[in-house]
Formats: sequence, structure tokens, C-alpha cells
Amino acid sequence: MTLREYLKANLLRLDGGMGTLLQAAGLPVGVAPEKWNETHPDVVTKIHLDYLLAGANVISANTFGLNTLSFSKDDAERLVFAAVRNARKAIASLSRQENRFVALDIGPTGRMLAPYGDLSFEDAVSVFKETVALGVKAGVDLVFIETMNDIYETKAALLAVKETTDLPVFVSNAYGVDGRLMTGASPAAMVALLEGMGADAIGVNCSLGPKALAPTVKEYLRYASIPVLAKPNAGLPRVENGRTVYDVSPDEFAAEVASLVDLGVRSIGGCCGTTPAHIAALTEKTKDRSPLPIEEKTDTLVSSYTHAVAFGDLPVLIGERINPTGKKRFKEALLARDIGYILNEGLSEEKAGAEILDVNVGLPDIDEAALLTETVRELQAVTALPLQIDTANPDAMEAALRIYNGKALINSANGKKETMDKIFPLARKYGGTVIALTLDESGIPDAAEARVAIAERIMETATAYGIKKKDIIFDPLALTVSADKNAAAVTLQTVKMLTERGYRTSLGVSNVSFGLPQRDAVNASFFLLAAENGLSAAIINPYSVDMMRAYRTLAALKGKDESCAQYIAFAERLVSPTLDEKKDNGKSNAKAESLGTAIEKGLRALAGEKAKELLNTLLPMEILQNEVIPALDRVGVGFERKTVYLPQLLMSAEAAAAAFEAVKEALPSKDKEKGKPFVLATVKGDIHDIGKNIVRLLLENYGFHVYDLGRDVPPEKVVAAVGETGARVVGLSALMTTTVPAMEKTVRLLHKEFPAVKVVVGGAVLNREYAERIGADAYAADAMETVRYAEEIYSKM
Ligand code: THG
Repeated sequence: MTLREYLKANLLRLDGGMGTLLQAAGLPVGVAPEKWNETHPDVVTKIHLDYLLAGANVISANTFGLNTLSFSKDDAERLVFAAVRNARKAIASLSRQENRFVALDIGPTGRMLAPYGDLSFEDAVSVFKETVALGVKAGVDLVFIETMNDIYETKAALLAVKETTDLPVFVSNAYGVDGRLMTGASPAAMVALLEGMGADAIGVNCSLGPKALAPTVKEYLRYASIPVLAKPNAGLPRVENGRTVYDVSPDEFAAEVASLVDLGVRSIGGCCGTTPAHIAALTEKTKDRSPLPIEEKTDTLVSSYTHAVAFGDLPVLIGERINPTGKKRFKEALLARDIGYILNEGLSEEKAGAEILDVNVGLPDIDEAALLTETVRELQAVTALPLQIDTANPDAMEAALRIYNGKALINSANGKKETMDKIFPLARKYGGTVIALTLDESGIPDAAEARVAIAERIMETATAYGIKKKDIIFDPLALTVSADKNAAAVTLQTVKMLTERGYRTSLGVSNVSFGLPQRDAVNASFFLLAAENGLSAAIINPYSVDMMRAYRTLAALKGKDESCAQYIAFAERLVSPTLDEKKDNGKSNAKAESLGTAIEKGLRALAGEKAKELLNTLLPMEILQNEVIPALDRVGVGFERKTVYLPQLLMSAEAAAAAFEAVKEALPSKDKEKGKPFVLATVKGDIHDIGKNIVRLLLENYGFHVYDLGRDVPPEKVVAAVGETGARVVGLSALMTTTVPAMEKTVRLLHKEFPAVKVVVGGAVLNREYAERIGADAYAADAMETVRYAEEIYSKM
């Protein structure tokens, strides 16, 4: 049976941890586990064999960290082949070999993608492609992307697989205790993207034990129409006598993972701390169970890097303002490549209540693919709203969909064969929900029945392309009522008929009122009528008070606004608008932004400009202390309260850095090098430095002079740096369980040589208790906590 066939009818058993077992077999700290594929093939093969004997169908080759960023091309090739050979050898030694599969295991690169880090999206795709190509050449049966903690990197890895091979691909993400990826994505956001891109199975692994992962698994099951997998840790790690231990016993683990199978999980295994004993217990516990059937979910979802938007009972509001049509100022901004202007427009729409942003930058004689891509790239760095890519140019559509960080709305396809043949493959490849206009080669039919007939034909073609009904939204075309008295009525009738046939619908509402006075009033009434006929989404002007009043009253009257709270808040803002809103009547975004808000919003260019302007009235130090730091603090507080996610924190830090850069020249020279010293390092043996780089960026913004020793740093070097710099605080990070002993060694040596120096530690595998055990003075769950701790230490001096 092929893996895909097997997965359809059976519970698919995965293996357990590899790193912890290699360590137990003597893998020294600082040696990449993948090297053992060559130097200790028998040890690796034995672990695979033990997992096979424990019942695993899929064994993951020892290739987790094998990529061409960390290994030379030659080494990568040899080690991938050795890894696959070891796995194959284990299977070959079984008397019965059917339904056993070898996976190419792909973990994160350890680098952060741009704009938060320095690895470009396309470079990430290329790096993953190299490993995938090696795995395919070495003869794996599937690709297993796992432990990814960022949605963008996950997309890069999945795209790399899809562009290299037709082999099955599983995608598994590592969630924190808050049920989100490190960079903020919710389970629904991940399901929307990964199912849309055609993964064979998706789910969760690492970071937590099975009990703590259950709520996240449930979210997957709630939204996914493809198999869901779970590969939890044997609980949270702790250190005992310098060794990393996990507390969940095989029996406990088996019972808890089995209960995930009861919920509908179809593929099970373990991650860090799990052993062949855990997998054997799990196999025994679930031996008589067959997986639950998968229910086809009908939710229409789009997503951003943080969340999914589901199309439900109330129309989803799509902001129409990023569109040059009829707007002189906007056109000028586009021609001048003034991206800041567009970003501001998007942020203003978000503030006004838009849930998705339409993005249209089409002008004659511009390179639309380049401009649209740049706009999407910048926009998705500062807003968490999903985007609707609006272009008639298929090349521009593809370029933008490719780098979009989530599952986009595709605006638009229609019934013309040529358009469908161009757009539907893009939707299949990149994921995406397609807005399909009910027009074809003969134009827009006058009658509702004929528009519905086009919709049905579009659906047939979409189905042939493998696109599901939930991923098509029909737009039955709002036309200008002043030009044709029946225009609105026919469109409303079409919305109704399509809704009755189980389709989702969307309208460009503002089209209806061209040429009439008081357009907002006409638009709002049309919107309400369309909503009553079942409209699922509306492209509207979110600055229109009439429109937002219509929307908020609709929500309240339809019972979608608990205690009418949202309506009341909206009404209060209308009665006493804030200063900002009064100034511009809500009509444009040309607001006087302050340096503080530019930093909060992560607008780098604007922050630099504003800081320069302020030099006319303030001293450089005043700008930093009165404007920059308080703004960063506000974002920091949001981050601590989990209303802001890591990417926004980083964009704000970048904007603050731009402000700092702008005033640096004017700083008196004695202040330039000032800054409390802070020594920072990723410990010996650890080559992951995402966390450390984020901490550095933030510390620098808070005025610390950071001595960044890099990654894989020996304890002696950290001690020497403290001696040279006089730092009172040292920050250490470790992302792998295998390097925690090196961290402990560094902490102890520091305390011995410099008893007054404080050591703060952080990293994915650590927690407070753990930090205490290895003798650290403090644990920081994130970059913000490190800043707070360092400030506290220096304020005591
Ligand atoms: N269906 C789909 N997509 C669409 C439309 C649609 N995208 C474009 C459009 N129609 C929806 N967007 C707008 C945006 C602006 C206006 C109308 C629809 C509009 N603009 C004023 C004007 O042109 O006079 C701008 C004036 C100003 O404020 O400066 O009315 O139907 N799928």
C-alpha cells in the first residue's frame, strides 16, 4: 500500500524522540546529531529499529537540522544519504516490511525570515529545496516538516516540497503554552494555509506534553478536512544532575495520546523525551482502534500571520481604500513609490473596523508585479489583517500570493476560460480563497438566473482544478443603479439565489452609488439589503460613518453583538470622537502621525522622518527618552498581555532603530558610546540564535550596549567578555535540550569568576524551575522580560 492509501484507512503510527536517545548513547554536547549518521550508523539504525519494533509505521531519518545553512553541500548530501540508509537498513532487518515508511525530517533553519530576520523568503525556499531534493534522491517515502514555530518559514518549507516532489508531505508545528506559534499564528491560521497548499497531514509536535497540547489539537480537528497528527513531548523537560529528563511515563503518555485519537487524530507519535517504550505503550493502548472518519469542514477561511477570518453570518468587512481608482493623491503616492502612504491607509482602515484589506496598486505603465509584491510585503509586516490581492494581472497575482504570509483572498477570477486557467492553478498551489465574478466571455448577464448559471459553470471548472466549494466566493457584481434602475435588484436577487445554493458571496458595494449624491447613504442601504439576502463579505469604505453604522446596527439586531457592547462603543465614539478622528472627519489617512505612533505601528521610514523633524524642537536624548522608549514600552506591554505578537514587537523595534539612527548624528559624542554593557551569547553546541537576536535588538533599543558573542560560544569566552566589558548582566540562550548542560556549565563558571554578575537565561526548552536548577539568577520567557530584568539590575546600582 502507498502511504497515502494507508493513511486513508488506518491509524498511522509515527516514531518518537531521536536527539535525547542519541545523547543517552553518548552524543557529546556540541556535535550535530546528524553527523552520527556517518560516524555511528549502528546507533542510529538501532534507534530506528527499536521504534519499528514498537509499532511505528513511519520512521523519521536523522535529518532534522540538515540544511545547507548549517552544513556544506557535500556534507549535507553525504549525511542525508547516510541518514536514509540507516533508516532503510532498520526496515530491511524486519521480517515483514509492508507499511513501513521513511520520512525526510525537516526542522527549522534556526534563522528568522525577513523582515524580522535576515533570511529572505526565497532564500529559505531554496535552502529547503536543496534538502528535499537530496531526500528524494536518497529515496524517502515522504517529507515530514516539523517543529516549525513560524508560519512564514513553514510556508517556505511546504512550497519547497511542492516545487520539488509529489511525495506526501506532513507538516507539524510547535505551539507554546498560549496555543500560538512563536510568531503568533493560531491553529486555525495554520490549518487554513497548510490545507490550502495541499499538505497530506498537518498537526502539532514538540514543546508540550499530550495533555497541554490537547486544546490546540482540538482546534486543528475543528477546522481541518485532512488527517491531523500529534507528536507531543513526554511532558516538559527538567534538569537532574546535569541531565535533561522528561516526566511523563510511557503508560501515562499512551493514555493521553490515545484520548487524542478518540477526538479524531489519525496519526500519532512522540517528540522530545519519548522513547521506544512510549511508542510501544501507545501502540498497545491503541491497537484495536481505527481512526474516526474525517468530516468535511465547510468553513471558508483566509488568514494572516496571526489569525484566520471565517466567513460567517455577518458579512466580513473588506476595506476598499488601497485602490488608486478615482484618487489623485493615491496615484501620486504609487508613482513616487511612497509605500508609507499605502501602509498608513491600511492601518487607518484597520482602525476604522476593516477585517480584511483589499490591495490594488494597478496603474497603467507601472511594473505591477513588483509594486504589488512590495506593497504586500510591507503591509503584512505592519498589519495582522488578512489581505485580498486585487489585480487582473496573473503574473502580479502569482508574485504577491507567493510571498503572502498566510492564505489570501484572490480578487479575482471569473467565468472566462482564460482567466480560470490562469488563476485556479495559483489558488491550488499557494492556497487562497478565490473571489469569482459572475461574468464570462459574453459579459455580465442581465438576469440573476444567468449569473447563477455562470457561477455553477465556474464551480465545475474549479472542482476540476481541485478547488473546494468553500474556497470559492462568488461576486454577482454590484453595478451602478443610477445607470440602470434594476441593477441593484438583480444583484440582490443573485446573492439570494447563490446563498440558497450553499455558496458564499461578496460584493464591491460602493460601485452601486456612482453618480449619485450622498453615496454613503446609498451604499449603506444596499449593504443592509445584501446582508439580508445572505451576503458573506463586502468590499466597503470603512471610513464611512453611514456604512459602519449600518454594520454595527445589523450586528446588534441580528443577535451577533453581546449586550450590544460593540454598538454602544461605536455610538459613543460618534458622539465624542477622539481628537484624531475630529481632525480629519474620518475621510482620509493624511493624519499628523507622531513619532510614538510611527514606532508603535512599526513604520520605519516615517519613524526616521519624524525623529529628524523633532530635532528642531528637542534634544536627541529627549527624543529617545520622551518619545522612543515610551512608545516601545507601550508595545512591550501589549506583547506581555498577548495583544501584540512577536513580529509587531520586532517591527516596532526596527522603527525605533530608524529613529535612533536619525538622531544619532546629533548626539553629543560622550553619549554615543554610552549604554549599560550587556553580554549575550547562545551557549556552546547551540547554533540556533533567533531568540538571542531578538533580545539583542530590543536591548539596544532600550539603550543597552550589547556585546553579542554569537552562537556556539564556549563558557570561557563568556567569562572573558564579562571581564573586558564590565557587564553586570549576562544573557544566555539555548534552543535545544542537548545544550542545556553547556548552559549550566557557563552559569556556574560565571558565578565562580564573577559572583556579583547576574545571569538571565531563556530559550524554547527552558522554564523558570529549570533555570533555577541550573543556577541562573533569572529566567526570561521572552525578549521583553530580559529587558525588564536588565533594567532592574542596573537601576539597583
Ligand atoms: N468586486 C470585486 N472587487 C472590486 C470591485 C467589485 N474591487 C474594486 C471595486 N469593485 C471595489 N472597490 C472600490 C473602491 C473605491 C470605490 C468604489 C469601489 C470608489 N472610489 C471613489 C471614486 O472612484 O469616486 C474614490 C473617491 C475618493 O474617496 O477619493 O467609489 O465590485 N471583487
